[in-house]
Amino acid sequence: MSTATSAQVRIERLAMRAGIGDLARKVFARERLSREDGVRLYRSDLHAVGALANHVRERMHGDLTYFNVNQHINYTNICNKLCRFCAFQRLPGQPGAYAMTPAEAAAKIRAQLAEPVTEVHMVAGIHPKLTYEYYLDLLRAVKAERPSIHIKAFTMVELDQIAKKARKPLEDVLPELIAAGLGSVPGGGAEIFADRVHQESYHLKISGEQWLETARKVHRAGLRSNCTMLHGHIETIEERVDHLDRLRLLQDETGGFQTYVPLSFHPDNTEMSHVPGPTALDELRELAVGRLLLDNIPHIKAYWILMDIPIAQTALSFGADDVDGTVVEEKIYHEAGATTPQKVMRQELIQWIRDAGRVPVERDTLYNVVWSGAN
Ligand code: V47
Repeated sequence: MSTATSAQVRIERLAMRAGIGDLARKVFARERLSREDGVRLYRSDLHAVGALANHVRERMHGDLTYFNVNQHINYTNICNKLCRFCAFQRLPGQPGAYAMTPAEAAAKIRAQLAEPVTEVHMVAGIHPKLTYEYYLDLLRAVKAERPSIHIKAFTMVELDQIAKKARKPLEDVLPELIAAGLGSVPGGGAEIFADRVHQESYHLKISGEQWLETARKVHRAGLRSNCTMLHGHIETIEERVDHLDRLRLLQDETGGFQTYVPLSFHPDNTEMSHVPGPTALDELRELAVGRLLLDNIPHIKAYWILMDIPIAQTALSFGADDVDGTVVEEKIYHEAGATTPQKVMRQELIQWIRDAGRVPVERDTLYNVVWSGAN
């Protein structure tokens, strides 16, 4: 039997006062939390939930906090899925609609050649006219411009569209995308898996079950991916727990998820602009609950673009161990009201992490260490 440390005793007292002492004991014993436990985490005192999540974060990563030097390219905003929560989408011909050619995307890469970028993150709308060749050419053009770059691209929703355009099963398409340069897959498009939410807010897009099936195929093809949950719109707490549990079950099966990224709903310029969206405290809770329920996913990301930077710093004591990267140019959240900068410098990220009392580690997309502030 292990002896409780003084930190554990303090956390357990806090948890007992919040009525979740039994959950603290489960966490200390590395027992899996149930769906019912998950619902209780959403309804309990935030300090107690945060302290428990921080315990797990430090057990897994100590003070280490990961970031990367990356650049985002949103190659088109043309989309026919009409998701009610999205401010980024445009219909073909609508003012502001754009679609980059592969050469234009390559020019974005060229513009950053002087920076030590290791990853490009490419996600976009579902443009009905783009061909299978376009997606392959996009990957090839980026790689040709900067051969060392890791391409993290195409959400499960885009991959579903690409396979339809290729008129081939995704299992046959994935090796061709990999040969053209695809290195891993971002976590977007998952939203909330529950059928009710799918019907009410994103019914033209693949369902939760289809997202999970696509992720299963991605992982079986040998690719790593991230996973997300869009929170703070019309979903219930039970639907969030259901979402997290379904991610956890797939992870038990494939082990392919590297990082979970809770995406807080930004309402400006969307059909749901009447919804207030999550508060800073909601964002911290979401990260903490994610850390506690997703016991088999290594990393939890506080995506700084979404939240004020001091919240992302605070999140490093509420379960998060990753802050994403330098980004350079972001459109999805800035169209929906995000007021964070478009870009940060590598040195600034390092300083934010240090100011939060943590140790910065620059990683590549697959969490190989590029530079460590621990030395
Ligand atoms: O799929 C769209 C979400 C996602 C809004 O893998 C919105 O590391 C909030 O995939 N408010 C795209 N969310 C972003 C994405 C992503 C971002 C950061 C890191 C990673 C990663 C992936 O953004 C979409 C959708 O779920 N989204 N509109 C909005 N108004």
